[in-house]
Amino acid sequence: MKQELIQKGFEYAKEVYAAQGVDVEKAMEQAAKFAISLHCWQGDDVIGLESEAGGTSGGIQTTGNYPGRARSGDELRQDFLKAISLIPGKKKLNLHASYAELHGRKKDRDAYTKEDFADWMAFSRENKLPLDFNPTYFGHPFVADGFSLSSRDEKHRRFWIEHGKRCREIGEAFGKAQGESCVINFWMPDGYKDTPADTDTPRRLMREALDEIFESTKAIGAPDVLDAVESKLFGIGVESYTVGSGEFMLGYAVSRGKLLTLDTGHFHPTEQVSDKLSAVMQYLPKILLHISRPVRWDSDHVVSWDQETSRIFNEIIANGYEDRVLCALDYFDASINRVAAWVIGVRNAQKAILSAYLTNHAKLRKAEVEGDFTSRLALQEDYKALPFGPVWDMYCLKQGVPVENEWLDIVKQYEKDVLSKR
Ligand code: RNT
Ligand code: ZN
Repeated sequence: MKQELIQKGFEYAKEVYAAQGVDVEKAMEQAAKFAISLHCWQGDDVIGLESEAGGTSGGIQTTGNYPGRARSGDELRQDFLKAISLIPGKKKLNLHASYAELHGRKKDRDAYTKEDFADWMAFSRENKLPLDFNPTYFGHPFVADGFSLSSRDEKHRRFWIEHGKRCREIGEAFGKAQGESCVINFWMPDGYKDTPADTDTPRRLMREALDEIFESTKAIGAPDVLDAVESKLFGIGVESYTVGSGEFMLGYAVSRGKLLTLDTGHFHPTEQVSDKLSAVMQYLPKILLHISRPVRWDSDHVVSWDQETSRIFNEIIANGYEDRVLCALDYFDASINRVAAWVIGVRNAQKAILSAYLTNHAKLRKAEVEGDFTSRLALQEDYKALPFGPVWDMYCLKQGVPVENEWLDIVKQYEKDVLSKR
C-alpha cells in the first residue's frame, strides 16, 4: 500500500521535475555515487577506546547524558551498523586515532601501528566501508596545557610529531588494504584563552612540526593517503588565539599541496563555507569538508537540512566539484539517542545532495548571465516547493532503507533491546 502511494507520488514528481528540465532517475543515480565519510565519534561522545580516561579537550565539548553510549569498540561497531542500515548512499567510516584498541598492549599514541586498528580494518573489509583517519591531538595529558604540535615543551612537541608520523603510516595501511584513498585530517586545538604576547612562535613551531611529519614520511602519499589540514577560529577556553587559523591552514595547504579542511562551525557566524568553496578551489585541487551545525558557536549540533547545507551541496554539484570536494560530517550530540543522531544528520546531508541534483543549475546560471535576476530569484525560491518528498522516498526504497520516518521505530526498538541495557 505504502509502496503504491510512493510510486504514485513519484510519477507525479517525475513529471513536475521533467517540466523543469530535470531527469529524476539520473539525479538519484548521481546522488547514490556521492560518498560521505561518517564520523565514528558521534557514537561515544568523542571519548575513544584507549582508556576510561579518554575524551574531549582543546575547546570541543559534548553535552548531554542520554543513556546508551557505546562503551567499547564492539558496541560502537554494532551501533554504527544499525545506523548505516537506515541511511542511503555511499559511505566511508571516519576514525580517530583515539579509537585504537590496545587489548592490554602498553603503548602511547607515538607508537601506534595498524595492529592497534586491526578490529576496525576487519570491520571495514567485512562491511565494505573504506576508512578515513585523524590523528588525535586532544584528550591526552601531553596537550593539557593547550598545545600539541606547537608546544614549546620539546618533549611534548616531539611526542606529537611522532604521533603524526604513526598516523600517516596507519593511514597508508588503510589506503592500501581498501584500494581507495584514506583521507587523513590534521586538526590541532592549539591556542590561548587570552591575548598572547607572541603569536609568531607557536605558528612557526606548528609549521615546522607539520613539515617534519610530512617530510620524514614522504614515501607515503596519494593514492593511498590524502592529507588535509583543518583550520579553526576558536574553541571553549581557546577564545583569543588559535595557532591553526584560517590563513595559517590555507597557506599551509596551498604551499605544501595538502587538502584544506573547511569545517562549517569554524568561522565567524556570518561567514559561510558555501561561499568559500569556489574561492579556495581556484588554488587547491582538492579540499575536505566537515559538515556540522554551529548554533551560536561551534556547538557541533546534528546536521540539519538547512539553507547553508543546501547551499554547500548546490555549490559542489553546480560547479562539478564532486571529485574535488570530499565530504565528511563532524558533530556530536549526547542529548539524544546517538544512533538516531547519526541517522538524522546523515540523512539530512543526503537530502541536500539529492535536492542539489534535482536543481536545474544551468537554467539559473542562464538567467544570471542574461542579467535576469528576477528569474534567478523566482526560480531559486520556487524550486524549494517542488515535490521533493516522493523522490526522496523512492530513493530510499531503491537503496533498501526505510522511507520517511519509519527508521525512527527501528531505532526506538534498538534502544529498547540494546541501548537501554547498557
Ligand atoms: C574540532 C574539529 C575536529 C573535531 C574532530 C573530532 O573543532 O572540528 O574536526 O571535531 O576531529
Ligand atoms: Zn571538524
